[in-house]
Amino acid sequence: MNLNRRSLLQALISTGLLLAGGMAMAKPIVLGFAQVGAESEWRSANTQSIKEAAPAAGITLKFSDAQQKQENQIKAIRSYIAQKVDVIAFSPVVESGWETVLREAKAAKIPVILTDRAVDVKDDSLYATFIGSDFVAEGRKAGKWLLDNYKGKGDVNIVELQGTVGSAPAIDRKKGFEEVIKGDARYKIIRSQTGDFTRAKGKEVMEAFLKAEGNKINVLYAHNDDMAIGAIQAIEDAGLKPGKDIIIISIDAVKGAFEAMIAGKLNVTIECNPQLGPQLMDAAKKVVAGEALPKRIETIEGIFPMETAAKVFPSRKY
Ligand code: GYE
Repeated sequence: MNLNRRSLLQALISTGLLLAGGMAMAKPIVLGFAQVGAESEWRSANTQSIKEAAPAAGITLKFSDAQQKQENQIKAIRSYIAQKVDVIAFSPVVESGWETVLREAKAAKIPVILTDRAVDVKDDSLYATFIGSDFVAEGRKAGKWLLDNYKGKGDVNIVELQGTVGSAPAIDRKKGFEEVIKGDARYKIIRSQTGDFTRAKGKEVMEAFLKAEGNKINVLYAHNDDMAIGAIQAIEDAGLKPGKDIIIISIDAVKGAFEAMIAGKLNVTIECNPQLGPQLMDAAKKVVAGEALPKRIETIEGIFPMETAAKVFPSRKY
């Protein structure tokens, strides 16, 4: 074998395109993932799941964090298109404004998988599948828990901490909750504002709610655990007892929520599973192989009231 041929073979072996024995190996799939940010415990668990699932599935992952900004996500998707990755996945920070970049991916023949949050586009051929939770159902579960468990008499004054404005979970969790409480005229949302899914903003907005409404607040409905945890701090700072003076309902079921429930400060959390990594890798392989996927792949979730927290906590994975 002449020198050039040998060095070419060695280059192929070192890039993984050829096994040392001379057997050809399939090129690993390259997946470009555009994450929302690192705004919550849920998001950190989601990122970890994706980062662990990729190498386990033999997939090369390119990962970017958009710091909760749509423009950054669009930039990341465009750079994945320019790099000619095999498949793009992303968790859209908001629902609208994706048509142009999705058309660019389609024109480049790169399939797109949506994870966690949905987009609002007319042409659903712009993405291969959407893997994630049913946020309307989560909102309904939160509302139903309240109707079934609230013990007080008279009007029930609710304050709501919404997620990121325009995001699928904020829109849908509000919708599902309102749909259920509408059935009983005693239940009223007296204040509703975004806390952008973070602890810091949850605390800040809850402080404003308490200043405006004082002791009138009976219930807090937070669209995620982190905002509820921030709000618990504000409630304690105001000299009130979270979980008793104000009943608190939130969504995600992350470890921080279990700790708050065990401490008696959070009444219930509705599960939203962030461990989407293995399902995403599976879908990526199928889509690259040209297999058709269902347009919607749903995750299965539960409800955890305070009374069950200590028992369930040791088995929680996020
Ligand atoms: O509930 C929240 C996170 O999109 C389901 O985003 C996700 C939400 C989750 O920041 O904690």
